[in-house]
Amino acid sequence: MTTDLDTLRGELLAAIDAATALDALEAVRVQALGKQGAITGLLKTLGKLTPEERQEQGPRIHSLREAVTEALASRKAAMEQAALEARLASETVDMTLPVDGVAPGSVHPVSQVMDELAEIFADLGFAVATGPEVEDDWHNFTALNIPETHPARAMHDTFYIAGEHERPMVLRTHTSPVQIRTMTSQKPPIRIIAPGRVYRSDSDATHTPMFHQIEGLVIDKGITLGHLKWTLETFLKAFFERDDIVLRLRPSYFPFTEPSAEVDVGFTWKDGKRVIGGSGDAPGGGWMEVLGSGMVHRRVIEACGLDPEEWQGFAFGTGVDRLAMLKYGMDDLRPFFDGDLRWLKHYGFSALDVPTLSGGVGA
Ligand code: 2NL
Repeated sequence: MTTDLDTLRGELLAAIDAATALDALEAVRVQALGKQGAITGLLKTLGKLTPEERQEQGPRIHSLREAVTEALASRKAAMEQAALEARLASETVDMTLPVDGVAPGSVHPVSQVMDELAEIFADLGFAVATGPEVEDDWHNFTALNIPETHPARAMHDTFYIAGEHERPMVLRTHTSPVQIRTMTSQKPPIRIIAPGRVYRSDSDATHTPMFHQIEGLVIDKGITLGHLKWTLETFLKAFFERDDIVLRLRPSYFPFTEPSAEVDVGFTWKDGKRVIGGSGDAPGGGWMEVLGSGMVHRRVIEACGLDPEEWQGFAFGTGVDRLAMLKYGMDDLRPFFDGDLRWLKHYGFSALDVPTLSGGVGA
């Protein structure tokens, strides 16, 4: 009996050791511990033994069962560990491999142009400022010298947020409130751009209820229209990547600037398309409005707690979506926000096309 048990133990442990797959291991378990298993059979014989025999055989059989159970469990754990390691090895992602050709995504033209703008203005010493898209009417209107009766405040132009608030809340209609927040929280000199989403209750072929704006603000001592014009000319030359950009400042009106000027750039025609560059007064040329601008109104400076005798500044604003259309030749605004993969593949940029001044801000 003793030798039988030792032989059986040796055989079972060898079979467990030799098993290379989970189903082979399960077969050994059934063979030893299943209903008809060898060890199960031995346990059944205990009842027929005399008490003395049982005293001797019982512990042996139980020890055998324990040894086999433990060997099965540890072999199974080893197999599972090996399977996991094999899977981890086969599913390795090498983050250092070049992404092109592997990742089929593309950078939206709006994101690309935003990055180009940030790069150009960073070079001119401007920081990027951001703020909330849900604003109170003081930051969005009042501080900007927009009177309570101004049509821009009307329900049919502005999305108001329903509910009881201390002040009426709106979806910001421009990024100017970001600049108001900077002026009330930071000491001049200030040089910032504020890019981001803005909202107006407006929708047709050339207007979407959400669009992207970028505004710029400079507050310092002794700032003049000359600084404004130089900055915008330098910006437009870098953005359109042409040295022959010609600007025309046209008198205009905004409540938050005085004086105010609309900025036109000259264009000519090529292959039935407008091409930015050259004087708009040249034969066959024309002028296109690209920016609104002006000297920051002294009431705006005062509203932010600054002394307009000490601090002056200029500001400007334009639509990022429109800039993207002009530079990259789209003729319809609406597909910008459709999420159509064919449009994105056609007009999108590679994630590797990071705009830099040395490498060129364009494609
Ligand atoms: C346009 C015109 C403009 C500004 C935006 C501004 C901001 C502050 C103070 C004064 Cl905090 N002005 N922003 C000034 C002039 C024009 O945008 O046509 N935007 C699409």
